[in-house]
Amino acid sequence: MKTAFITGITGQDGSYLTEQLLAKGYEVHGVVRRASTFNTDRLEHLYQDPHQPNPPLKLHYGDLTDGSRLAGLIRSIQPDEVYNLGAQSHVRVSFDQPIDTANIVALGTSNLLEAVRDGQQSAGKQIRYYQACSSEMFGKVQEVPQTERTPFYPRSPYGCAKVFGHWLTINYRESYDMFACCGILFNHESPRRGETFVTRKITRAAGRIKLGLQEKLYLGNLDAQRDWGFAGDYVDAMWRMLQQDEPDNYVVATGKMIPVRRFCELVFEFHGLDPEQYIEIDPRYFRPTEVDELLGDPTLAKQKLGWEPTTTVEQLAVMMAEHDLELAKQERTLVDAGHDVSSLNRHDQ
Ligand code: NAP
Ligand code: F7E
Repeated sequence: MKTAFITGITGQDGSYLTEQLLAKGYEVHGVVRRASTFNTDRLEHLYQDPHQPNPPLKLHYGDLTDGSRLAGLIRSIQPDEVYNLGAQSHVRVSFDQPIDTANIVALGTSNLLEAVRDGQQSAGKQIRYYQACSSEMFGKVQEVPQTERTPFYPRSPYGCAKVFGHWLTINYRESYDMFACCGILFNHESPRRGETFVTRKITRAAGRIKLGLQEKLYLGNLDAQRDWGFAGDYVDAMWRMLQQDEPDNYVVATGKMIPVRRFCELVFEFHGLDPEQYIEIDPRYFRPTEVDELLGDPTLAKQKLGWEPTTTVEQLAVMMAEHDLELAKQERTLVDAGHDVSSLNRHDQ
């Protein structure tokens, strides 16, 4: 049985990756931050019977900014594979919290790479490492489509911090002969996507509007274009990278981009609604510097990893819209029964 160690296990990708690794027979260890409310909702369906003697999913309190804790965990767990998915991953928020973002995304990566280097020495075995890099590193794109060789031009504190993590991972590969891979993943979404990212914000709002729970949807730049894929497909690419003979960098994308405006149309058309009647522009959602378009070329991932995206953006929009219509129906039932659901009216960035 192989053992995996995941930071960011409570996030969208962490939950899909955990699901897939458990199905492959892995023992999975995840780092969870202490929070004042439950933050393990996305893992709920993976919890095992607490009376089982050795459950394959184990959660540990920790934080990417706490290097000594990470080193202690890696030393004691001695994983075969480490997936660094933890991040302050919201681009807009990174403008408000540049230092926090850099501490988690850039220095957090440094903490974890050191912990893995130390863990390899003490365990006397190779630990394979996956770094969650991002298409945000391309920012103001220098060529279209973007490949593993396209120069970076990040346009946010988040993008800058990811560039640091990317190059540090390559540096550890070259300096210490570590098996360390960089996955340059383009936007990937799902019904588990955080509700402040634009696709999920749209599908949540459209479901609520359809059932009379919300009147308007306030958005920022509708002209930005993204290459959107399904998160379940993308975590499979992460795993495939760590099963190769040699470590490398890979772009993971669908090779098709559409504007935010078109994603809105896909979702509102699913509900039989006209988006123009419900969407309003709120400049609070504009970013100081925007990434206008991202389009990935996944040729290398297809050729070397045998990876293929299984879901088109049109299918993704319907998958998310259907899921969020069900959530809206549950909310409608509560409202009709006289329950106060004001806590479900969330604020976003
Ligand atoms: P996500 O849903 O925002 O999840 C982020 C995870 O990081 C959560 O588990 C979060 O924990 C954890 N985290 C935050 N701060 C931390 C800290 N200080 N120490 C340890 N863990 C911390 O992100 P995602 O969409 O799954 O993305 C996974 C990774 O891929 C991230 O590194 C992201 O930057 C990168 N990425 C994402 C995309 C995309 O389109 N989704 C594309 C390219 C790259 P809490 O639950 O406690 O907040
Ligand atoms: O924005 C525009 C916004 O926040 C997409 C992260 O996972 O992918 C993600 O970063 C676009 C941008 O994702 C709203 O201006 C319009 O152009 O969903 P997003 P992102 O910034 O592309 C990359 C690859 C990552 O690595 C990140 O971790 O949509 N937009 N109106 C809006 N965006 C938001 N959030 N909210 C709006 O109201």
